[in-house]
Amino acid sequence: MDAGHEVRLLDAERRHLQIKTIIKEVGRFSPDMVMTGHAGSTPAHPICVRMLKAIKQAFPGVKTVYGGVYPTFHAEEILQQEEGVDVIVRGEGEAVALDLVQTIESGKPLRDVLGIAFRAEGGPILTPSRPPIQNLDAFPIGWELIQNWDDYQCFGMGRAAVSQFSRGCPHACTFCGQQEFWREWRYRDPVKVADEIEWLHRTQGVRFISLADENPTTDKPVWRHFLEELAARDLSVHFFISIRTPDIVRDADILHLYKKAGIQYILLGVESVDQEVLKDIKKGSTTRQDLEACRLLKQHGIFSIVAHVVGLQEESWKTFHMAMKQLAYYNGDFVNVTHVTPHSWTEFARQTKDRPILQPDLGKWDYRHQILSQPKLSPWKVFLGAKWIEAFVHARPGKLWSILRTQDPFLRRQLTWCFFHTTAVYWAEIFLWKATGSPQKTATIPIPKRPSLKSHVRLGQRLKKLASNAPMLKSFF
Ligand code: B12
Repeated sequence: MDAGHEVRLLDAERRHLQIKTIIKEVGRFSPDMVMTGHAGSTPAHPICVRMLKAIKQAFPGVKTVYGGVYPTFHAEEILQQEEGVDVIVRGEGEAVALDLVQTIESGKPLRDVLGIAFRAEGGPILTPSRPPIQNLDAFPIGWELIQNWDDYQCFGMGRAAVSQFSRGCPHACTFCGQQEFWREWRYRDPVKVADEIEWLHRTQGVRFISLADENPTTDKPVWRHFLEELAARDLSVHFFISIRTPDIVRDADILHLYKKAGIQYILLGVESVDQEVLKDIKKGSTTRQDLEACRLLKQHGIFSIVAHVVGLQEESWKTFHMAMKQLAYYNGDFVNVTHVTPHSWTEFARQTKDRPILQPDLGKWDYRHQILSQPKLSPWKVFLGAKWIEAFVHARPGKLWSILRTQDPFLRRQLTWCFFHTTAVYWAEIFLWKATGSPQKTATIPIPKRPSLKSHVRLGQRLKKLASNAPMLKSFF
């Protein structure tokens, strides 16, 4: 928009739009380009490509652009299989998307654009990657595209937004591919981000912010500066953030500042209660730090959400029992049990490439379904084990009693709200698992050759001439 293009946002997911309605909306705006992506990148892939195919069929002249984590690492294969996709933006999209639009507008060849993949006569072409953006502040978030802020709410706290302070992560956990996606840790100006949050709160009534950062605490002085800026503004905004347990322990002396800044919900990537497994997955944390982080957060009245991943090791009733006991001992406020998901670009996927995949439907690669088979336990036992951990940790008598005993009215209200909300989700998941059936068939899905963000243009391939030469391109996210 700042570059002079007309842009509209169609949040098809939030509005639960059917493809035929999306087509109608596209027809109404009549864009030159439709761009799409999704936060749940892998599980959203099937529906994204179905939608793009329908758009392309209805409007063959519209250029379709697809971006996000999954298409970044599967660009070649997607272009070979999905005719609905014209261009894939690989890696972070802000600068590349702008470059792409300007290149098309000026009639220059697509191979001039760094960080994309597109179809040419000899097959897909991947241009060299674009270096990571160093000045993130140069690409402001398009808040003005949001039509109705009431559409976005979270944790019973009112209007909500997702924002980002930093990108990337210096750690190398084997099951996470995000470090490879963002490539290096960078951060925005703490003052500017705090100003933006103040603006969101005062002008749009936002009261809840989920920080999209992988590891915002990477540099303590920078992180402290951001917290100080937020605390000084004294906003009634609460934050949800993912933070590693070693950093919580490191920040024991400034946790009061976390609280003052509004950091109210912290997702702790505990992943496993077994020290050996933590070592295997290169987590770089210890069980002692996990326990201490939960204790410190409770002491400061900050909610901890403990993430536990099933399938990082060979599971058995014994490992489930140990996880259940240990997680109850950590005594975090909530536990989120997820299933390990072998994204092809991760070290974990390469390590487990010979293990059968139970779930070939990418739509279910959402951390809520078991993907990899377990030698000792059938899928229904793994499902039961995961649900058993959640039920025990949340509904044991001591836990319920501690909610009732919580003195602070805000904390008690939130704990009760989350208890009922997560109970509803819990039963819904059991119902859905029963209704859609557990994965039965096993198939070994070949892990594609390791994709890299540093691919090069294939020489000698002819480019299709681009017809579109519109003076002002309209794009449609
Ligand atoms: C906030 C968040 C959420 C929010 C989303 C709120 C919302 N609607 O915005 C909530 C909590 C709802 C959520 C849910 C889920 N999420 Co989520 N989520 C995140 C998180 C923490 C931040 C996303 C974000 O805003 N990033 C910041 C933006 C700037 O980055 P981005 O989205 O990747 O976009 C950039 C590029 O990818 C690219 N790009 C992306 N799309 C497009 C499109 C075009 C056209 C272009 C040009 C470029 C482009 O350009 C962008 C700017 O640089 C990420 C981790 C992370 N730090 O990214 C996980 C993450 C995206 N989530 C993930 C997953 C799996 C899920 C769930 C399936 C989990 C679950 N079971 O609930 C669900 C799916 C939701 C669904 N409905 O399907 C995974 C995706 C893994 C994968 N590779 O597939 C991630 C990466 C977490 C992880 N480490 O594994 N999520």
